Amino acid sequence: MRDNKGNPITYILIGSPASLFTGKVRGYLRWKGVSFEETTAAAEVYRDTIVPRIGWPVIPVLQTPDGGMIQDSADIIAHIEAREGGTPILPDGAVQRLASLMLQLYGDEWLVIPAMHYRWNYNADWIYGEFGRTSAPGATPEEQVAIGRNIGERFRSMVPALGVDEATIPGIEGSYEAFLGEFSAHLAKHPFLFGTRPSLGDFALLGPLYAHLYRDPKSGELMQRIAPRVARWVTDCHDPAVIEGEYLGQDECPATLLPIFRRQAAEQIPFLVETARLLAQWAGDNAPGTAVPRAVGELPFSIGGRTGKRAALTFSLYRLQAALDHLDSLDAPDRLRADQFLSGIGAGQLSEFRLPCRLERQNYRLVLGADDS
Ligand SMILES: N[C@@H](CCC(=O)N[C@@H](CS)C(=O)NCC(=O)O)C(=O)O
Repeated sequence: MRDNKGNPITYILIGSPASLFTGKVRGYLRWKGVSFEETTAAAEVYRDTIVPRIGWPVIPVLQTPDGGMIQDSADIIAHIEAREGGTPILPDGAVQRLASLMLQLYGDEWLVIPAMHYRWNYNADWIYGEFGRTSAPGATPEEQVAIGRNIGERFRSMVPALGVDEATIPGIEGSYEAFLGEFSAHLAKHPFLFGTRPSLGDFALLGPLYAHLYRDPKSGELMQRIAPRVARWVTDCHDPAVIEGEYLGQDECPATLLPIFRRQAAEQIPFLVETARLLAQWAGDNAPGTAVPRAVGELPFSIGGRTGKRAALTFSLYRLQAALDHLDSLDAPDRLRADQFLSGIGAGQLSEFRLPCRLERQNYRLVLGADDS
C-alpha cells in the first residue's frame, strides 16, 4: 500500500480522532514526515488486536513495519526518533529539553483535567455520537448513539477521579482560560514553544488542545473565541510544511512561557510530590516487577484557586521521572542552568527531589523497577 505521495506505508497508527493521545502522536508523525496510515480503533480492533496484543483496551498503538506493537505515546515517539533519525523532536539544549519534558508532563497529565471536563460537561451528547460513529461505522445513527453511550460511560466514569466536581469546575475553567491567554501571548511572538520548529512539548500540548479542546464543538468555539492564535497553532501543528525551522539560540526558554510553567509549578508539582509520598508507602510493601496500581489513593489538589480531591495517578510520576532523568544526566554547567530555570518558575524543589522508586514499563504496564539506590 502507498500513501498519497506514492511512498510505501510502513507504520500503522491505531487510534481515534476523538482521542487525546492519538492527537499527540498523529501530529508528531505528520511533522516527522513518517509514512503511516491510521486505523480507527473500532470495537473489533480492540477485540482482535489491541486487547490480545497490549493486554488492555488503550490507544494509541503503533504497529511497526515488522508487526511489532508499541503503546504509550512517549514510547512511540522514542521508537520513531531512534529508528527514523531525521530532525530530532527534543531540543539539544539542557533547558529547552527540560522545558519540553515538563510540558509533556503538563499536557499529558494535567491539561487532561480541563480536556475531560469540557468534553463531558459541555459536549457529552456529541461525543456519544462520535464514539458510536468510530466504533460502529456501519450502524444507524440511533444505534451509534447507543453504542457510543456504552463506550463513553467508561471514559465519563474517569471524570470524578480527575478532580472535576461542582466545587472545582470554576477553578478548572479559570485555570484553563488563563492558560489560553498565556499561550496566546507566547504565540504572538513565536510560532511554536521554542521558536520556529515544534518540539515534543508542542505535540504533548497538542494532545489535550486538539481532540477535546479544539475538535469537540463547544470547546472549539471557546478556543476560537478567546484564543484564536492557539486554534491556529493547533492546525499549524498538523501541517507537515512546518518541518523547517529552528529552536531559539543559546538554549533560550522564552519569557512568554514562564507564566505557563509557574502555573504548572503551583498546581501540578505539589500534587505530584504528594503522590510520590503515597507511592513510597506502596513501594515499601511490594517487590520489584510488581504491577503499579493506576492510583495510590486520593489527595487534595488546587486548581485556579479552587481545591478538591483527585486520584493520585502513578503514571504522572512516570512522566515526571523522564524530566528528572534528564536533570540527572546533565553536566555541572548545564545542571546549574537547569536548576536556575526550575527555581525561576517556582519549581526549585524538583532540583532536590527524588522519586521513592524507579518506575518501569513492562508488557505495556507500569511496574516497580529494581531498587537502584
Ligand atoms: N500514557 C498513555 C495514555 C493513553 C490513554 O490514556 N489513552 C486513552 C485514550 S486517549 C485511553 O485509551 N484510555 C483508556 C484507559 O485509560 O483505560 C499514552 O501516552 O499513550
